[in-house]
Amino acid sequence: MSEHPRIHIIGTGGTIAGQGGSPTDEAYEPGRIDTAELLDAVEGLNRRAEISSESLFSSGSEDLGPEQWWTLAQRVQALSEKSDPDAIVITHGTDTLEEAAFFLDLVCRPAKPVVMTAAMRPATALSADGPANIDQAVLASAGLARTREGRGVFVSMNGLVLPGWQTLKTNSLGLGAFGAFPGGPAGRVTRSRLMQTGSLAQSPARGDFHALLKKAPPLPKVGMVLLNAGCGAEPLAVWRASGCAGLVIAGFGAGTMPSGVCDLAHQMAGDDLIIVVSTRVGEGTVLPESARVRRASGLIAAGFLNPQKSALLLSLALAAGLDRDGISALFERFYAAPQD
Ligand code: DAS
Repeated sequence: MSEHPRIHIIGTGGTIAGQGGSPTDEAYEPGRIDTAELLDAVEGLNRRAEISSESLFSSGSEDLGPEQWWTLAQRVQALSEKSDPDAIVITHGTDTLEEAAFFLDLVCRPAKPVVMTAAMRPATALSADGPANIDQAVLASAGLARTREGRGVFVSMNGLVLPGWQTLKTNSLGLGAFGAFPGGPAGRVTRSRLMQTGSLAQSPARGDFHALLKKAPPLPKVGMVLLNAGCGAEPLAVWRASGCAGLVIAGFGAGTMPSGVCDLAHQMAGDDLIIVVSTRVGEGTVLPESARVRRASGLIAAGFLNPQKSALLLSLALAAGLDRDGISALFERFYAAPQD
């Protein structure tokens, strides 16, 4: 890689490209500002790297899903197979950033770093955080491009570099809105350098669904049931006739469920309905030995994956035609013992 790294930036919308009526307006429209214009606001960016850019989408990430993720993943893979750029940066909305990052990890096999970034304040806000986050994402991506392990998906936000698959949005207001679970940040980035503080490892299922990338099939719908204390079996019962091939239960704590839900889940789970048990706890882990999951042995434990990441993995697994045992083994990799 040359002294002056070549970084390609893909804009997809979000608050980072958001426009409000005034610098202090709470209200704003996400994705209004074109990527090239966004980059103009990052003082000195062209001295840091040779930048090229494009705008792929221009909406809030609440309006992005599998259809757009496939398009993004195909673009990332195509760029990663060219001799330039050295790294790819993606600007994105924060709301579904963790799912998009996990999706890219699962379907792409990038030969260079892919660093996603976002902002909690719109581009027009007083002290907008987008320009610093873009600057840091460029610096982080250039640093990662110098390493072998850096060939993968990361998120750079507010001075932290997070492994993409572990990224979690943990706060809906503050600038420090993201963390990484279960491993924590891979690094920290300042205005001048990237420092490695943790593992750069990608997910245990990294690139597993790469074979689907060309075809980009619609993903089977996976239902989601969020439990609240005293809810009875009702929230699960409504999914009975839904025709969904997969369901994720966001249970309590380490995956416990009220007895009624547990019994019904056990009855409903089978080859034509795969049920994964995750947890409503932000940094939670569900293991098969968690009491309720063991009692209902037809259920699959989500390991470290939260409900939304579990649903994403399950829908890709269903799209790939994996059976119950295959899906069970796939999730097991998210809490397995280390192997050589
Ligand atoms: N509008 C939301 C989104 O695009 C929020 C954000 O980006 O912070 O995800």
